[in-house]
Amino acid sequence: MAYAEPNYYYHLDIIPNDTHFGLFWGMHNTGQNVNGTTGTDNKDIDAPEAWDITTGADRVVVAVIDSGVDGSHPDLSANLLTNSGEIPGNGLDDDGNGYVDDIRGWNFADKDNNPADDNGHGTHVTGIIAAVGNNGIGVAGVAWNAKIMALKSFRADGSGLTSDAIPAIAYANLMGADVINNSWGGVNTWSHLFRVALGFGRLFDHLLFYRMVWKKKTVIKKFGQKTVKHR
Ligand SMILES: [Ca+2]
Ligand SMILES: [Ca+2]
Ligand SMILES: [Ca+2]
Ligand SMILES: [Ca+2]
Repeated sequence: MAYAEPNYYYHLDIIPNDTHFGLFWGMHNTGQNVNGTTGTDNKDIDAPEAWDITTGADRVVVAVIDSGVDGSHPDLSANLLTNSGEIPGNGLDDDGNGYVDDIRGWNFADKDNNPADDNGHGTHVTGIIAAVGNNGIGVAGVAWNAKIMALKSFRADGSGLTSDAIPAIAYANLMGADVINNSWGGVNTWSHLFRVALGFGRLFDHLLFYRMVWKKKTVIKKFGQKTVKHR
């Protein structure tokens, strides 16, 4: 006998069955043609390889500070966080966090409890983060089971104010979000008020900014440990 070794099982990388998964080069690029343009093989985040290890835990809460989220979206609704400390529709702030009937996050732009999306951007971003994966419809998010806290601080025209974004960050902090996603930008100077807002209370493990207040295209800051920047 020349060799002896275990007869290992190998597993295929997970390719989800979601209808439009193949349209997303960023997740898995095999050079497929999307709307007349051919992709570049493997220019992607290697999502199937990552999903082979984990498709994400449902205890991870991602606050999306954006234009809101379509709460009835069939590929998102299962992953929208419900505030279990709040009794809906009774006109009372049951959990004492300063916001009345905040079941699905908060609308800081209009100062009410309905963070519905009147622009579309926030729903799109949420889909990339946490659309339900492998359910046969729509797309697959990076984290199939993460829970989304919808914090609307941007208006229908896509604009938003510092004075609406800061309380949204504070809310995410207060309510225990693990990650806050900020897919927005507009000014090239660092706001001192933002710095204060980001730093108070506990430190977030991860803060994701896409074209926010820096000139860098993408900045991922890990507070309390180190800063990683990607152009
Ligand atoms: Ca790849
Ligand atoms: Ca409340
Ligand atoms: Ca209530
Ligand atoms: Ca899906």
